[in-house]
Amino acid sequence: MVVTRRTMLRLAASAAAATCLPALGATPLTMGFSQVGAESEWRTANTASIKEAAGKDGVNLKFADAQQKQENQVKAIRSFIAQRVDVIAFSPVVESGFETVLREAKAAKIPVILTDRAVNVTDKSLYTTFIGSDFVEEGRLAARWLLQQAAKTPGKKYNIVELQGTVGSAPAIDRKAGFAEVIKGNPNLTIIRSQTGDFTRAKGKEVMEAFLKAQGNNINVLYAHNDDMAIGAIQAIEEAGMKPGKDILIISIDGVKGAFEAMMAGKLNVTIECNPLLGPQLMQIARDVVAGKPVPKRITVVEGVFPAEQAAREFPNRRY
Ligand code: GZL
Repeated sequence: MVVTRRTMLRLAASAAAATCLPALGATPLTMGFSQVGAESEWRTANTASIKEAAGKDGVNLKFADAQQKQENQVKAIRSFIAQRVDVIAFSPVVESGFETVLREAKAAKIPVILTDRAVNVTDKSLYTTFIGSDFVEEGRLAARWLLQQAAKTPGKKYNIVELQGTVGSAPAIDRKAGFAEVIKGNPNLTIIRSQTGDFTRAKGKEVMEAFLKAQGNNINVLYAHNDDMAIGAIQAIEEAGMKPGKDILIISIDGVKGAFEAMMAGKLNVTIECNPLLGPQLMQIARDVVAGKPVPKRITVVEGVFPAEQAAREFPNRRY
């Protein structure tokens, strides 16, 4: 049977439509994406989700890793503007300092989507929508778990050390605020040390070593703004001859596989989920934005709380 070129094109177009790939001949949507870096298991999973979703969706993805430096993100966004991409998406490493480059994107009529983290801008028209977790609520959930533990030990003092995320980043600011809001006024819960570990295992270990040197056995709770810093701190606690998860209760955020492994080993007490798998949602929203469809200004993700007693049962379900 001779298959004409016309038939081939028609078949390709219907196949493309079925897989939401652009029909043959249609120019695929081009997205410029500036990623924070590769600082944590969470970030690695977030990047994988974005790249996989772009491939599945036929989006032409221009991906730039900023290595946790704001100046690299500004440079990447300017480059995307110069390349006339259809849409720019990024996870701002810190909340402030993006106003100027976002005005340049607006002047170039290129829509901007915030994913994962927010920016602090007076002019909210500088971005179309923000898809990401509610970090204040994550901080509240972390503190509520500790309140439940404290309720079982009336009168016991909980001396908390806090490993903060990247200074100036939305998750660090908000997770600190949410946690402080819930423990406020409780005389048994006190944050005795708080310092940034920049969301990395190495820095989390280093800062926990300093906490232990200064406060040693006085510490009985660690609140880490992400699992990677908690895992680094666990190493420091063990090297100090103390039992993580027992001598020092450990509360962290993200819900990455490493946290579940630590919980199953009895070294971490609870992780608050922060879903990095935003890729599919981002690609769909980008298509809607470029098509001029109305989209919500703020899109949040549903997340859970995973205490150690649930770790073994939940671990097989984990996708990151
Ligand atoms: C949260 C994300 C944070 C993660 C960290 O949405 O921005 O950055 O909690 C990551 O693991 O480094």
